[in-house]
Amino acid sequence: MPEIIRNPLLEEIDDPILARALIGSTEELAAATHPSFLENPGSPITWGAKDWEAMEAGREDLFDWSAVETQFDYDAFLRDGYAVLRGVMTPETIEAWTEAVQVGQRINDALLRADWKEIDWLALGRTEPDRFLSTDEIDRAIGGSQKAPQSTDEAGVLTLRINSVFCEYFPAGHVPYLMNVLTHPQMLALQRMCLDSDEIYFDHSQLLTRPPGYPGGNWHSHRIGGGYDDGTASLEVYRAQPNAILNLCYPQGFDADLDGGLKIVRGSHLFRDPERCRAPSDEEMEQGWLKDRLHPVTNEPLEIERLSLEPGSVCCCLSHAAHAVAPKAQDRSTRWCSLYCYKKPHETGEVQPPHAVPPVWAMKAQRGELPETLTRMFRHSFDRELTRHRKVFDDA
Ligand SMILES: O=C(O)CCC(=O)C(=O)O
Ligand SMILES: [Fe+2]
Repeated sequence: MPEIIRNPLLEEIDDPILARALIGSTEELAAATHPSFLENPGSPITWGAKDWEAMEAGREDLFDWSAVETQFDYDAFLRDGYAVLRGVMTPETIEAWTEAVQVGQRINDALLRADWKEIDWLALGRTEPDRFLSTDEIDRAIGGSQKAPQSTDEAGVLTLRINSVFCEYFPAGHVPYLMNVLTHPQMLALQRMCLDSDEIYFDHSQLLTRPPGYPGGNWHSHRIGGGYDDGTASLEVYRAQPNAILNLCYPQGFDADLDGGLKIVRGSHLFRDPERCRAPSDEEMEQGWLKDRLHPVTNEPLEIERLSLEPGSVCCCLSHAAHAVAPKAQDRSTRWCSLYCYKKPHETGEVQPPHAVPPVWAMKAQRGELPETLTRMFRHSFDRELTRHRKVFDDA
């Protein structure tokens, strides 16, 4: 089984099959990443200059900007590690975004249900897997996110993930509205406010669908790389480091209890401790990592906050902030969420490679086939100077 290469344009490729996939036209690779059984002919992967222009010309506000400005307080955000923007999407946004994530889930499910022998594996840069997912594995993954087993690429899931054949990984590559969000001026303005930086880069994006019966998600936080993931930081140090923001966007919101809601801990980011800040349950989190820990700035005890959000809400969360997801009861309806993660450069100007820009999108950016804003935000997926020759996120 070949090694999985996340950012192939930052590497010298030895594998002849992968090398061939990367020198053809982007149309050929695009066709393999969007097989016809996904039944998604209007996908942004097919767009030319006119379609990109139409997207920009047809844009409407995502957010009620005065509500964003009223609710967002940079000092509180830096101190707490997250900002909750309640009900800031316009009514039209709520409707369009909800429909978009539902369409995305249908495309994801279409892949799970398809015959994977119909996939052009060689065009994706690998030979056909010897085995595919079992019926049970497929049934468990349908209707939700992050469920297809992928500890190895034995069944080809990682290849399909990295190339965004799975809509859930880089859904903007499949659903026009979600592409519109990715470079929407209001979304970018929000990132510049959170990151305190004019220069911003895309890191990754996912659908996070939590259907009835979802068992909940463990406590964890995410690394930012570059040697900034260990040890408590002052606000000043924290502000300057190359932070990443997880924007968790919930067009339909959720309740605090048994509804697949987000749980989070104010001040936990300042400890910069993704290695140890983990637990499978709230009780173990409270008895473990949280026990006797005080907020380094306010000196208040750290505690779990169980959010309850009205439709149209967004949580902008620094990646080091401890978070988890509540279970979803069988008798409640699916929780919908889009995650968009952006980051800023190091003070030296270097940028960590992205977690997940699919190769076909990196190629389009490198070859000048995309609008300027998107090309700039994907630059670290192909520009070896910018990443200082790092190949993957946090590669020494
Ligand atoms: O589903 C959510 O609300 C958050 C998921 C999450 O933390 C993650 O995917 O890293
Ligand atoms: Fe997370």
